[in-house]
Amino acid sequence: MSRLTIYGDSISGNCLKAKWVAERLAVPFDWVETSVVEGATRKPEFLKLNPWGQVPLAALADGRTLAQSNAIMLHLAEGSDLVPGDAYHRAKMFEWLFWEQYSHEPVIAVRRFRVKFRNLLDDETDRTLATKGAAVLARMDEALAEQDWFVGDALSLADIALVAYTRWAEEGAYDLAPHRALVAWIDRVERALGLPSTR
Ligand SMILES: N[C@@H](CCC(=O)N[C@@H](CS)C(=O)NCC(=O)O)C(=O)O
Repeated sequence: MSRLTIYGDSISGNCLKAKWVAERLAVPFDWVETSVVEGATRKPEFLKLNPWGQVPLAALADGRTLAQSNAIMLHLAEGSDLVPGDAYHRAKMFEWLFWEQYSHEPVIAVRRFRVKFRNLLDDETDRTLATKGAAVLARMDEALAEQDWFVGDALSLADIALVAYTRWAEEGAYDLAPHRALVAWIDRVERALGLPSTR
């Protein structure tokens, strides 16, 4: 019988989100390493699976496919303790998930990719990345000053989505040191997910 397959690149926080949720919830899956840097997502055979040409891509046990990291996480975590049962807390989780995709990932992940994999710092077109990223990290630190998790009092998909690139922010030349609550939260989430510490 087929089982879940996750096409992902191990250097991508978006891809690791899906992997971590499957592991956490003991969902059996196969991982197909798909290199972004080598252009594997733009090959015709991959474009048949995901016309957007991006990973992560989940091929479900019944053959249907699902793209977008947060959609994959939500599908895998349906009915689990990673999605708050309380309606307000569930909406707060979505608030952070939408913010992660619109305001966090395009800044924190993009600058890391440029610095670590393209050997670049911000050029003329992206000069705002440093300041936008610093504001994003400060916002997270502020939110975590009085609570251990982003939503309610337990780990949720909001923490998993947000930790994926925040734990690597220093690879994008961002400074985490001033953000003590944020650094403590990164440790907390890494421990909860059984990840190696980035500290
Ligand atoms: N919003 C999407 C972003 C997906 C994305 O940007 N994937 C990158 C890797 S992190 C990718 O596949 N890039 C290859 C390409 O665009 O050719 C998600 O959360 O899944």
